[in-house]
Amino acid sequence: HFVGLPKSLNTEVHKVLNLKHRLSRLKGGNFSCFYFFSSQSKVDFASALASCEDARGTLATPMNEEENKAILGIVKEYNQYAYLGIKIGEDAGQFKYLNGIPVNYTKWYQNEPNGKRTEKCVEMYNDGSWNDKKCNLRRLTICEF
Ligand code: MAN
Ligand code: CA
Repeated sequence: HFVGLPKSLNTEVHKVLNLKHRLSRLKGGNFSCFYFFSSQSKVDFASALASCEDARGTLATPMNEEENKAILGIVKEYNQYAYLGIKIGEDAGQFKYLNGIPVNYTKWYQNEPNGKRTEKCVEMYNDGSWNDKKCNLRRLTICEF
């Protein structure tokens, strides 16, 4: 089911999926499946999300520590910060999943979020912590499927 991906990406995808399947078995089948989508071009939030959605996925959205670690592994592997599937709500300035539900698990870096509604996206640093950040920077794309 990865028809259309360049060979180099396919290799990455299979490497990661194999690992996830092994983890999934270990954990009784209840494990989200993340994989890296594009290393070549670092892109802004909207483009990253569009790429994930084109591939019938969404941006990686850590819902707990375990998923945060899975995403962190990819951030570290490529040594590039990544946008997460979390955005500020226009109403109360609360951070929400892309389906509009307020986040419950968070991993903010110390003194974050500090953007006071001017930083509407969220990036993951290479220690796994989060920073609210403007949405127009170029970041690694990590999709969740
Ligand atoms: C920059 C931006 C902010 C971040 C601060 C932390 O100004 O990346 O989002 O909060 O650095 O010092
Ligand atoms: Ca910030």
